[in-house]
Amino acid sequence: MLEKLNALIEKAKERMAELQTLQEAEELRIKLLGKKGELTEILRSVKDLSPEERKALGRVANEARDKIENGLNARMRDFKLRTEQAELIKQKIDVTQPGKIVSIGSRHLLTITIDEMTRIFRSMGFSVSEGPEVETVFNNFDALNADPNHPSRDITDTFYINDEVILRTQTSPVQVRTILAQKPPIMVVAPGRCFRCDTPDATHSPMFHQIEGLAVDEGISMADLKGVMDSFAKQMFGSSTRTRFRPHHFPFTEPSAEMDVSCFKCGGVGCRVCKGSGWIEILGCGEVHPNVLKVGNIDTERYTGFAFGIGVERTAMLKYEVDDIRLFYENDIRFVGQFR
Ligand code: 2NL
Repeated sequence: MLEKLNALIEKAKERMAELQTLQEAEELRIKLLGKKGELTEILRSVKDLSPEERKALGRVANEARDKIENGLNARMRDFKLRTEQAELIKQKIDVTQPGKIVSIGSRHLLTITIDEMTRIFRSMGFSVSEGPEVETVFNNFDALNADPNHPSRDITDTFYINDEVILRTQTSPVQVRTILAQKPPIMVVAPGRCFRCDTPDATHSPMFHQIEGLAVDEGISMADLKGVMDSFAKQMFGSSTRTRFRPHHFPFTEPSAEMDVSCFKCGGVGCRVCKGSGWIEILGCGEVHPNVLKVGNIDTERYTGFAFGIGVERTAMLKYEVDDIRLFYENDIRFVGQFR
């Protein structure tokens, strides 16, 4: 029995020296010290021995068990520590490394311009309204006092879905919807996409943006229109901006005008932006034609109004010196990323 025990101790020493992993150590512990372990078996059989033998063998066996147990525990602690350290080395972070560059998107220049314009008109009491891009011929032309033979109605100028339905050529249908649904006082601006059959070049696009405005109330005059437009121009292009109104013609307004602003680049002396004239045409406007108010059943003896239309692309191109309208739609990151 003692021989068997000594052989086991020798073998255990060898096996312990050969251990490579935590799992191997655990397996060896079970094999030697587990319920059915080799040393456990010997320890169990000690009780069947004679008292003398029991004393001698018992001591050696107990000592062997303690040594194996301690030895295995030490090896296992060592293995665990090494795994932990390997893990820590793997997870090591270099706090001196520069941070990752997070690229933040930017608003599109057209969005920036529309936001700026609607902010200005909101501050003057206008609400902002949007409407469908697919519209009726009635809302886009008839309600706006356009002659049945007006050239802008031609299939060469307007995208027709069918005889009654088109892609809107301006955002005024939104204001037509407003006067059909609301009573004066009305103060509304309508930004959005418009469509016209144009061949693309540096200043034309079959899809473009407009912001139109409409104010209807008792006692509204051309002076209110001029005041609102002048205030808009000063907020949009700088407080030293001057404005001038030139007579014009639109079917939906009478009288009608175009407004120029003094060149914000050269101050009016003449430069590339204003093509030497010192003035830049910026919008069309006028007193709402009574025929348009009548569409909304508005009493034209009691109420008058003014309206205006501003091209978003044109305004953005002037203000930010963009020389080709197509840059807005190509979405080249080198262009769109320049504006915040
Ligand atoms: C321009 C000219 C204009 C309007 C749009 C309008 C709308 C209603 C009634 C009367 Cl509901 N007028 N809109 C009026 C004058 C001019 O736009 O050159 N836009 C770029």
